Amino acid sequence: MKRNILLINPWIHDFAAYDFWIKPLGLLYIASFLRKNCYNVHFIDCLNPAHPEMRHEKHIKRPRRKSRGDGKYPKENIGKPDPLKDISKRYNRYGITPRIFREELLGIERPEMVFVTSMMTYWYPGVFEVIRIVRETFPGVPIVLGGNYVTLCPSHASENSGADFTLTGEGERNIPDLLKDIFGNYPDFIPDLDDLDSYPPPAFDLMPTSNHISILTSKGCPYRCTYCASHVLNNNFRTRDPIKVVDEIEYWNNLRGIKNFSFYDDALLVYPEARAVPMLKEIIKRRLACNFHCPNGLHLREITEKTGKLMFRAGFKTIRFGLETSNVKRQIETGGKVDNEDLKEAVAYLKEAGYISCDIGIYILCGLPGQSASEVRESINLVRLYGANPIIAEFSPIPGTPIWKEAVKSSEYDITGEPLFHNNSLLPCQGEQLTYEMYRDLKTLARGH
Ligand code: B12
Ligand code: SF4
Repeated sequence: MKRNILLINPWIHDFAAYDFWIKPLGLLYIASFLRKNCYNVHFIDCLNPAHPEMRHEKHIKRPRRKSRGDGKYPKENIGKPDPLKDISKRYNRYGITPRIFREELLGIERPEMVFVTSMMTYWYPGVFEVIRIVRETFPGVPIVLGGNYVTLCPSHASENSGADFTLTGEGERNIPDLLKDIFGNYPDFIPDLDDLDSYPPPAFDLMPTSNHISILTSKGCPYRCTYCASHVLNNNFRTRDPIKVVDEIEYWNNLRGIKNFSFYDDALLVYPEARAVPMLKEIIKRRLACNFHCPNGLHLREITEKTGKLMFRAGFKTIRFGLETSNVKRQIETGGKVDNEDLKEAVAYLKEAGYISCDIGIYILCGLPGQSASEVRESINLVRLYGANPIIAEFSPIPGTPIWKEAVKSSEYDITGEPLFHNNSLLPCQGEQLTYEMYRDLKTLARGH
């Protein structure tokens, strides 16, 4: 008889959250891995914005969703966790209500194991709430917690989460040993960890109401920017066969008529001749009339006349790029992934390809240790001058990154002891050269008012 494993995508607890094509992609990969090893998988998505039961929750406003798959979440105001009690902003639980969650749990057969995922380090309270409720409902069932929060804050997770097991890193790498320890059998199927195409594709059939699918063409990144956790999460750069990526897109397009896809790569455009170019050409050749979204920053340096035109023709609609700062010294000190000339050339190529200024979103980091408001202002102005759309991305300090020590020194919060203080909306590493009032002015400037 097949064993039942329950997988849960937990709530987000935060001051603000927008569903910018957010999907529990890692957990869906794990679901496929488990199925391939003959486990029965049940999935509960606490963030499901289209949960049918939500219409009975009269106290919660129906959120506005957009036809391209992004949109607002339903939300409920909840008390702030103690460390955030002095912050004068409302704090919310985003997603379905706990009542619906409990009903979902009671509606399924008792599982033999529960897997919970996690994403941003400062979203752990939603993860802990899920674990508490699962524990009450299914006492004695082992709860396993994994995902980015666990990988980035392993001791915090193992000491505080209430899970029986906290596993860092890729699930495909460490779940086999756990299954052997708990059930006595080592799984028959293990993917080749050096070959992403050997991973069974993410089980998006578990999200039948989603009108959008997330795609991953690679893991990791060849760069080492000091503020980024890419190398902590994936220390080598692994890529997929671009044609197999298009097969995956076409599969969902044919099966469910999915038209909106978002890319979750850290480095989608790096090594374009071997990867993005053949992928884009194949999308065009197969006439897939889809919209592609890149909410995660792309590399400006990889935009050429050719890549810009192919992206436009293939249907890349939401394009965001990481400039982070126009300050030359900081560009070099933080890793050198981009310079201002790259920005200027890329914007010109993208415009030649057919994009207009407001399509070309350029992320500018705000609140890096030691960063001043004037540096951010100059960055916004340069992006405007070159004809693109500046978007402020508030800095979130991440343990294990090269900039971490400096972040700890510069922060007035205990970011080492309390992951809630990694929340980018607190601007945790701001100094007197970038006050909250200055930040608000910068936001207004970036919006173009
Ligand atoms: C896609 C992405 C997003 C998406 C949303 C993703 C989501 N579902 O939430 C968008 C674009 C919206 C986004 C936004 C932001 N993001 Co982001 N994002 C990512 C990114 C690039 C990929 C995540 C992903 O899905 N990877 C692919 C899947 C397959 O991998 P995975 O989830 O890790 O799953 C594997 C393992 O973790 C494990 N696993 C997962 N679950 C489980 C469960 C169990 C039980 C087990 C055993 C194992 C396991 O196995 C899985 C399969 O191998 C990561 C970087 C990265 N490389 O992870 C940054 C990252 C998570 N983001 C980050 C940041 C900073 C942000 C922003 C704050 C940026 C900004 N300044 O605006 C915003 C925050 C939004 C908000 N409201 O607060 C930081 C983390 C910050 C933090 N303190 O935690 C990261 C690490 C990037 C970085 N800078 O280093 N992000
Ligand atoms: S910021 Fe971008 S380029 Fe730099 S290491 Fe992270 S993913 Fe790579």
